[in-house]
This record gives sequence, C-alpha cells and structure tokens, in this order.
Amino acid sequence: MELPYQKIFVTGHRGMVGSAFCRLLARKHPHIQVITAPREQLDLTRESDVRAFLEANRPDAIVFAASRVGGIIANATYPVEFLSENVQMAIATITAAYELGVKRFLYLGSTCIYPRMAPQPIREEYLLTSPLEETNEAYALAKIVGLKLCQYYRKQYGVLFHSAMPTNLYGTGDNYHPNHSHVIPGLIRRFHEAKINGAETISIWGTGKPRREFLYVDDLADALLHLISIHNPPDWVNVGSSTDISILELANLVARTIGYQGQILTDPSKPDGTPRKLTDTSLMQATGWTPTIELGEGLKLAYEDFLTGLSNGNLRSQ
Ligand code: GFB
Repeated sequence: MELPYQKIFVTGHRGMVGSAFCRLLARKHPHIQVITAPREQLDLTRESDVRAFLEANRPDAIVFAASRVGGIIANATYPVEFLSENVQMAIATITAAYELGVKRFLYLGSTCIYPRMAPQPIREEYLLTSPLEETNEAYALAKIVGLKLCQYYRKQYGVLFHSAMPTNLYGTGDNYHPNHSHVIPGLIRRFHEAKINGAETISIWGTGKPRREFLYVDDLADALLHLISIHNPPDWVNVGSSTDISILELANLVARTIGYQGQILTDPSKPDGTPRKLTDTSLMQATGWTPTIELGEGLKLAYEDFLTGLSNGNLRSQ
C-alpha cells in the first residue's frame, strides 16, 4: 500500500525500535525520504531546537521512537531521568510538530503505562484506573503524558496524533548492558558468558514467577507502518503477541537457545516488578494487524544478533 508521505522523521533512529522502523521503510517504501537526527545534532528536549529542525526539514510525518529506556533495575535506579527526559522530549516534539503543521505523529509508549494490578489481559481502557507499578512509575508517567498530549491535540485541533503501546520488546539492535538492559538481552548476555566460562549455575533476577509478554522488534516496526497507513487509528493501541511466559520458563528457553546446560537459580533479592502485564490486543487485531515472529524463533534471531555484535565489537551496551 502506498503511503501519502514524502518525508518521515524517525526520532531515536539508532535505538532498537527506530533502527528496525528505518530498515522496514527502506525495504518497503524506498521512495520515502527518512529524516533522522543523532542526539548530538538535535536535543529533543529543547522545543526551539526541534522547531528549527522541523522548519529546515519539513517532514510530513513523525514516528517518535526516541526514549530514555531500560530494564527494571535502570528504571528503579534513575526515576528522575526516566521521568524528566521522556516528558521533556514528548512535550517539545509533539508541540513543535503541531506548530509546524506535521500531518501525522505516531508516539511510542509501553504497556508499563497500565496499573500494576490491572485485570489481565490488559485493555486500553484500564489506563489510569489504579496505581502504577513502582519500579517503572517514572517512565510510565512520562509515557502517559506523551499519549495524553497526542490525544488532546487530536481532540482540540483535529490533527492525526496518536500512540502505540508495545509490550516488552527484544531483537536486533537491543541494548545488552549487564545491569540496564531488559530481561531477554540481559539473559542472553549472561547465559552466553556462563556457557563460555563453563559456569555450573547461573542466577536470574527475582523469583522467576512474574509473567511477561514479548514481541520481536521487527514485528513492532511492521505494526507502526500499519498504524500510520490507516485512516482512523485508535488514540492509543496495545501492540503485543497476546501470549506470556514466566521468567523462569523464559530462562529455560534462552538456555536451550544458547546451549547452556548449567543449573538456573533465582535471586529473590532482585525486584520482580509487576506480576503480569499481558495485553489484550483485540483493538489492534480489529485494525487488521497481527504479529508473525514467535518467541522461539525470535530468541534465535536475537542470539544471532548478539553474536554478530560481539564479533564485530559493536554490541550496544549503554
Ligand atoms: O525486562 P525487565 O527488566 O522489565 O524485567 P519489566 C522483567 C522481569 O525479568 C523482572 C526479571 O521480573 C526481572 O526481575 N529478570 C530476570 C531480569 N533476570 C533478569 C535480567 O538479567 N535482566 C532483567 N532486566 N530482568 C520494564 C520497565 O519492566 O518493561 C520498562 O521497567 C519498560 O520501563 C519495559 O516498560 C517494557 O518488564 O519488569
């Protein structure tokens, strides 16, 4: 399907989501000019800088994939940065986009915006119905601000600003930092090192009892392309795989993928986070989109990406 855009500005193009979306655009819509700006060239927290950049580049659509992101330990350790940087980037970029007449704005959040004890599976309307999960409250609040600002611009000014709330993501270009990463890259790195070092046991964080849903990042990129191509997208919509797995079962799956045969131990001194955050994806399915990459296949692709990054010396670890 042709897209009615000549120039799309993708923020966060070097991140896992942004780079996956740029790859997909280049493959499926090579005629569309993809505009990007590295952090050292454009500080998205400064509205005047963003306005000047948009004035100079005039994109007709923005996919907002820039975020200060991290796993449970990073979020629980740096709430000031997770709240302030993400709120400032959202307000500066969404406001500048409206001022400069950008036709379409797709903002990315996360399913951690929903209450800790939301009924499962989580539907979009459960937003703000009860307290958030403490370990990532700062990030969740920031993402709720961005989602709501887009919703208000759409309601008040009729512009097509809307949001996607992906479940836990993993895959090509992930961040493998030993402490700041999410669970899948965290386990891949540590299980690989345990295999190489012949470690007899390895500990996973927490009790292993929480359940998580996962989506391969190339599936998300396809969902984002789908969302900017439909005429009346939901104000915000969950993007997930509709299946979840316990962290201990995931650890066993990662061990099998990597070929690690030691004993897997739990470490209850580390936080579990929210017990479960399975998304209800019926709203997204109703728009005509479903994911294609199963977890088993995705883990193989992610491990291959890790090994490639390791051998090339360009593994993302920040
Ligand atoms: O992926 P994760 O860091 O974030 O942790 P959340 C998921 C679960 O995996 C937690 C356990 O119960 C962790 O205790 N876990 C076990 C590990 N071993 C590891 C490990 O080696 N590394 C990590 N990171 N976890 C995030 C939010 O919550 O979800 C973010 O903090 C974002 O803001 C993201 O929303 C999507 O799933 O708990």
